[in-house]
Amino acid sequence: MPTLSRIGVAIESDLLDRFDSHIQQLGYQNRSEAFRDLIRNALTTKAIEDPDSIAMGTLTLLYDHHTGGLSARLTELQHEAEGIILSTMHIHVTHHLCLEVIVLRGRAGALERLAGGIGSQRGVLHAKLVIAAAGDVP
Ligand code: NI
Repeated sequence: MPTLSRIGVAIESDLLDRFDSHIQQLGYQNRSEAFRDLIRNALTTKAIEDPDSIAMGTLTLLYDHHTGGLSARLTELQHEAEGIILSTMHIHVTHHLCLEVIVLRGRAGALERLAGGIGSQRGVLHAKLVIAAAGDVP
């Protein structure tokens, strides 16, 4: 069990009311966990500013596999990113649409280059990189 530190935070009442309403909608049971998550997110965002830092996350794609040459380009881009792709899940959503979730671990810069390279292809309707952990990835 980690050592806990208690802190006091001064905050405008209306801002706190809005925050409480927001975290209640998200399902938080108390403010402490919501504050901890905000701090973790801030530290993760800071850590990936260094492109050489190690990061772990997912790239979620939605694309139209009937777009000419797209499937081949996506395969090629993923092979070029060898070593950072841990797993890929592919779902044939409709006759046209594919949903793909790619699990990544590697240098933050390499993850962002792969996300940009894939997301910028014609026929890719959605590409979102979510960094779950950065810096001191276990
Ligand atoms: Ni498919």
